[in-house]
Amino acid sequence: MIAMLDYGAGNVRSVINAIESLGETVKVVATGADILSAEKLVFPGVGAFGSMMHILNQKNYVEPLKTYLNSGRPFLGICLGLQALFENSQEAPDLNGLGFLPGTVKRFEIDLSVPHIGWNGLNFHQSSPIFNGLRGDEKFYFVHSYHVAPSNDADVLTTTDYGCEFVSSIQKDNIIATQFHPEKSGRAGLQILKNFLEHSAEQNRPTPAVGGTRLAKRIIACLDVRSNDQGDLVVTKGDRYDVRENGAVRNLGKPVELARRYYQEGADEITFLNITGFRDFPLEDMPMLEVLKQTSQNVFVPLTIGGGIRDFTDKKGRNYTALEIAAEYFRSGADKVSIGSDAVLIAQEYLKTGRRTGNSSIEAISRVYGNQAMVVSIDPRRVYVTSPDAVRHPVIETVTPGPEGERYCWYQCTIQGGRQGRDLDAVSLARICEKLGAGEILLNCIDRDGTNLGFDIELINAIANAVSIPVIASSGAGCAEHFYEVFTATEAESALAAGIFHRREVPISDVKRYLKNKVEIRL
Ligand code: 1PR
Repeated sequence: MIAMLDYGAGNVRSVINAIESLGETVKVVATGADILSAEKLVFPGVGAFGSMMHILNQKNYVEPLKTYLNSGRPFLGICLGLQALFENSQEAPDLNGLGFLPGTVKRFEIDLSVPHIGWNGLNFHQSSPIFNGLRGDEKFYFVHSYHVAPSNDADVLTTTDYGCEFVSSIQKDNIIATQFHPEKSGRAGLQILKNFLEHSAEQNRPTPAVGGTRLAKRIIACLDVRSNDQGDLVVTKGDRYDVRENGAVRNLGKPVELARRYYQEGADEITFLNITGFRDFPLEDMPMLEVLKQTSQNVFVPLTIGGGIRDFTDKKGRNYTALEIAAEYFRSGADKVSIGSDAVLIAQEYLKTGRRTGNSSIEAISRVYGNQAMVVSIDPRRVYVTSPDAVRHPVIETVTPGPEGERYCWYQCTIQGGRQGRDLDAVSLARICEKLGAGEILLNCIDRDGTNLGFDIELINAIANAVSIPVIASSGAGCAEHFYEVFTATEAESALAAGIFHRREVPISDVKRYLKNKVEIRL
């Protein structure tokens, strides 16, 4: 029996799913006494250090946790479950950590995108039972802006390189904790969890990758989901956002099955976009929640869900906040949520007042779940102009001339699935959303969506140069070479595709085979 500490963190469902998939039973801690009587304790955490310590104090879990940690019984901390072991954190300097290990938690001070999101390797400093069965070149999934800085080197189990060498896991007797997420690191992650559960005496110290570790470029499979005219929830795919063919909604398969297939094919992440979410009320939209629950039971890579996340008043006049909707998605197995239309409205409001309200969906969700869990999805389309100063928006000179040979264009933001153009450009939207707490930009392109013409490199560079958070390139992938192009011609950390995967034109495994030894990827 595994005791699971649930203080409301976003990834508890994912950790329970992963441990149950290994045949173990999980009991969620409800009292301090449950902690004290646990045989093995798992402490998953994702989000912000401050709200975590605040809740642990509120629930009187701090003293039982300290007693448990000093009892020598097996403990596994994940992400914030690692950071909590230390004395304090720059993220919430006024709050003490558990202080079980000497040292602190620091924000990355590097010239790379922060948060550190994606698959990276490990430099092994000690042997450990959790490494049994690992080769040493496996990559694990990280999603964080802060890292631990132990003052006792003997506690360091692994380090990882990302603009600096930071500590990615610790081990002190039976106390093990990782910055990366084993529950979201595919087969390698499940191996680590299995090793912790088995707690064998055998130890292993794999040979690390030569020359340090590197963050892999991510290949993301996207499932645009909506109900078809018969009311069935299907994966569909637009051609420049038009999902109808001969009047009917294109049906490219069942969401849960396709997600499972992409996981097995090696997708680094899977994204569900409820493309008519702006019409519905997500919490009434149980099928989408069910898709997430079923998928997260046997897909162990990060899941992002988007569509319709906004403050909402239902037919009975009951108000729901975007934070409540996001919380339901996290409890159902999501690791990140994505906001589209509402982000455009928030940014336009911000431009009007010049003030942040603190209550916008982006601010509220990133405050509680951490900015790494808050993705903003942008649906821009090109507007061609005859000269750079034709409009007050940032204009680029483009290599793809317009219908009348125009050599300049700007990227207009749209809402409601491209149905409504707004007087806002994509560069300004991305900048404002980063300022309000977004941790990643999902950069679609209506002009390239479903065209197989390749990614809009000019758009991606315009946005990647404007923000310091990771950018996901999306729309237009037609072959493996398009992924190579976007990873070598832009700073995009990841690239997303849909149509070519749904239509089995280019399997994810082929894309990875083509990119092998060309760009850093997870095999
Ligand atoms: O605005 O918060 O309700 O969120 C709605 C979400 O649904 C947004 O993330 C928006 O991007 C998405 N969406 C809305 N309408 C459509 C549509 O297609 N009619 N799909 C849509 C967005 C873009 C990608 C697509 C890539 C790759 N699709 O997700 O998968 O373009 O496609 P490709 O590889 O086949 O070219 P809100």
